[in-house]
Amino acid sequence: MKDQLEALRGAALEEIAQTADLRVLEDARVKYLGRKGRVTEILRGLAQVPAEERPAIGQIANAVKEAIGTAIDARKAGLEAEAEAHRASSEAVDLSLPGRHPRRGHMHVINQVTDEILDIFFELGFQVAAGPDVETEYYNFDSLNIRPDHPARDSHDTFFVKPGVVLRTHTSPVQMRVMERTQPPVAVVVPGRVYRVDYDASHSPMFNQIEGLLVDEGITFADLKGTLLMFIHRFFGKDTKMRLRPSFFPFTEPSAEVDISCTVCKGQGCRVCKNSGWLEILGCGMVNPEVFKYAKYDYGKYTGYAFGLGVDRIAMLRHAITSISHLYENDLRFLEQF
Ligand code: 2NL
Repeated sequence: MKDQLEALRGAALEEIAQTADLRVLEDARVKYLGRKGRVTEILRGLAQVPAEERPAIGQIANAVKEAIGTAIDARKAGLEAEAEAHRASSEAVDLSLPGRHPRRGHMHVINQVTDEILDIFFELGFQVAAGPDVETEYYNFDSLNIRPDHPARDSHDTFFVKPGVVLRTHTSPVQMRVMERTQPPVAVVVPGRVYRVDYDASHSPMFNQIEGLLVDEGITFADLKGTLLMFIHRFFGKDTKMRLRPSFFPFTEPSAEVDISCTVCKGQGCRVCKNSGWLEILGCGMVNPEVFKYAKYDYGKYTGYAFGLGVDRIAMLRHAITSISHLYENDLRFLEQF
């Protein structure tokens, strides 16, 4: 019986040492030490052992039982430590690894230039206004003193949505709507998309405009000139010269076109200014009293000036962009430069 116990201990310790996971180890515990386990059965069989051998055999049996129990506990601790070490290493975060950088976007160059221009007028006390891209012919043309037979109203120049409704060809209808709901003094700048049937290297059928309108008692052409000169100095630099040429718009009288000395060659003459030394950047004038009639403004009491500029053209001048289509093709290799 002693040999049997020694053999059992050897087999059990061997088996326990080889268990690879906690479930198999538990099976081994049940097999040897469980209620019907091998050691338990031997201990139960002690009754058959002759009385004089019983203490010695009992002692050995208990020692075997304890040895197996101790081996199981040790193996259990070992397996648990292994599992924990494996978990720790597989879930480890390497804080020294370089991060994953999301690609960061930025404002489109058109919006950058728009904001820069609006900021200059905002500082002078102008408010920013906005309105719909789809307009009635009344707001886009009639109320601005553009008569029914004016060539700009032709479908060759204007996108018609349906009779009486167009894609606005300038932001002026927004100023018209502002005047309808506000008595002077009024000072607004209006950025927005505008649409014209025109498509080549310097024209896109959709482009961006900013118009300005200021109406109050006693406003003169000198106010217009002074404001525009200040804008030009702020936006293009103090050494930029301004020149006005007489022009014509149905909604202003008198009207003028404004040139600046070429920002590329400083007026010496180059490819950008077609050797003239000057670049046209905006149109302006004193609001035609006919327009004030539509706005229900007292045209004996109030005068005002207005101007309009193309943001695309100014962005192209500022960044030496040669084709307007670059602005709208959404090629990130191009847009990321700004
Ligand atoms: C240009 C010229 C201009 C205006 C726009 C305007 C608006 C109202 C009344 C009077 Cl509500 N005038 N706008 C005036 C003069 C010129 O734009 O060449 N734009 C690109």
